[in-house]
Amino acid sequence: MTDIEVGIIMGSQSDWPTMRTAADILDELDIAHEAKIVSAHRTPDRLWKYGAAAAERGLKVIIAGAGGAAHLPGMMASKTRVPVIGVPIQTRALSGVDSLYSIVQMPRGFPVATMAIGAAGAANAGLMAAGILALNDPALAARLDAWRAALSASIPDEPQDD
Ligand code: RP5
Repeated sequence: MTDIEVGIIMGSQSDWPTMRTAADILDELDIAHEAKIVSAHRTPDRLWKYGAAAAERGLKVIIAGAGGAAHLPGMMASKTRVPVIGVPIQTRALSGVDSLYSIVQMPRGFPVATMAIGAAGAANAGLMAAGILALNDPALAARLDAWRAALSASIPDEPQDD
């Protein structure tokens, strides 16, 4: 068993600038996490090993980001019952619609909770993981409530001129 509650995995180093947004949220909320490069296509054995060990290691949520033919979140969901949150990475060729479609249309039985394309989706993946963990962690629930209240408080009542 490990103290790490959330595993952030991604298909490539090039995904990290997006996926770091999820890590930043988990840092802000003091949630123990790890970040790994696990590619469905380039390192399939690593994917299988990570998925096979995830539940036993005590991971409670996996956030998986990938772009293009983005099979990582779905393949991970097929290998572990640990909930998988998918983040479609924005791509140059098709703006991330390819990633979104690759992740969202899972067959019945192996769900992936799919977020929005890009950094907003990665941040929301961190917040979704926090919400899941907060169900059984009152201290985290309080931190998440405070985070949400601070965001609401930061929104002005009226628009300003530049
Ligand atoms: C996917 O291919 C990765 O998730 C990444 O989004 C995309 C491109 O990878 P690189 O060619 O930049 O390594 O597997």
